Amino acid sequence: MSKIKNIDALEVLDSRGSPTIEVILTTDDNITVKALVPSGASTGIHEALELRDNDPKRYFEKGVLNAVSNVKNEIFPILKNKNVLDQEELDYLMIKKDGTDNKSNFGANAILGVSLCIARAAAISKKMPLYKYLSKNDSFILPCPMMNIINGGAHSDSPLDFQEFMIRPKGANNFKEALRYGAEVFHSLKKLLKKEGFSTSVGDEGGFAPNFKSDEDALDYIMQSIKDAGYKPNEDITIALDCAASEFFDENSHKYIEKKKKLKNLKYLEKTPLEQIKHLEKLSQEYPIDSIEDGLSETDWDGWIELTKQLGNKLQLVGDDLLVTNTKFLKQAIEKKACNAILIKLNQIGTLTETISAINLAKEHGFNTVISHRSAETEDTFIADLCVATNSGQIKTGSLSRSERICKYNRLLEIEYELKDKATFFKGL
Ligand code: 2PG
Ligand code: MG
Repeated sequence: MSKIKNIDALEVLDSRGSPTIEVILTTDDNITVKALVPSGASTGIHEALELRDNDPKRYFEKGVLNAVSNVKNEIFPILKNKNVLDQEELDYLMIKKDGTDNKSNFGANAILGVSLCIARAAAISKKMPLYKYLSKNDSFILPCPMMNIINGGAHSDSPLDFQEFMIRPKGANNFKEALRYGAEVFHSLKKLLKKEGFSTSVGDEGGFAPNFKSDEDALDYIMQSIKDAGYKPNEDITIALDCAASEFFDENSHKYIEKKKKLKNLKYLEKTPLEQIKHLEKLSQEYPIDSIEDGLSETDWDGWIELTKQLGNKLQLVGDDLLVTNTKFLKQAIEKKACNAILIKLNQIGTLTETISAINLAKEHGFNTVISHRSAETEDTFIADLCVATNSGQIKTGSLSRSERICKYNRLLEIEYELKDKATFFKGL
């Protein structure tokens, strides 16, 4: 049995150069582990609270020294001498002591860092790799990655309002090949953009951020680069979108108004929810799109019900801001038939136990699960192990550049290598 001897924390930086928290946990039998917490840009209104210092003198108010202090002075005393194998009990102890619905007392960043350290220490205590320790199964599924090769929305200066244009190499036979397909398309796209005089600088998640005029431009370039890399669109590689539509939904007029269109003041391009659904349908008919995340706003539940009625049998419709990895909202979505898949982000809810509950509930009701990074990430690779442990089958962790994205892919390569023929590759939607 490994008991918690110390929990320490410090302020470090994430991939956007803003502060985040690193937690270090030590046990009485000399296990030391650490966990780093990511951060979102297009966050859902119901996400657990990421505690920031709001001190104008440091990091433009984004410091996390209060969260660091909460780990050392509030959370550690509660968990001291506890057994790291009791994940659920320890997570609920933190939740209870925090005492708020959204973890705003200790901060979800503080709580999550500790929660992930507990799991890591337990895995070492059991002498197991993390994915095996977290798993309830004997067989493992390696995920089909959704790779975000064009970054728009809140993640780049590109005029595109759709946040993520991703490729899914569903025709690959294993994860290693899927990653190769993705990297080859990424390099083909770079070449094509250069040739056509576009910038090849990248956005927050490592995808390109060119000055495209329309979503269709982005999709056309992706189609061409799939072909240039020697693959067949649809058969080998499909396309997934994260519209992050909460970001361009206007609550007053109840319309979807894309930024680039607002600039030109072309009123007729504003869309009602029904028109937005039609637009998504049209895109999915013209391009090999099989998954759309946050196609509508987190507040537009009626729209989501209609979207799922119209397109739910053809497309994976992923709720991110809509569900915020929270079983309360997931239950609503199941009941109302709004969306058919859930995006899973550990820091939206703030503990590993609650994250796994959301995954389990989704699976029980036939919802697909997609394990996800945040737009500001770190070198922490926990989500790679979580994805294999839960046989989720899908992961989105950015493009084929920037190490805070690649480290998750590399971890999946290691896991696949270790499992050899004990792992199968996710086949599909
Ligand atoms: C999303 C995420 C990750 P953010 O919307 O799915 O890609 O972005 O972390 O900015 O919320
Ligand atoms: Mg999203």
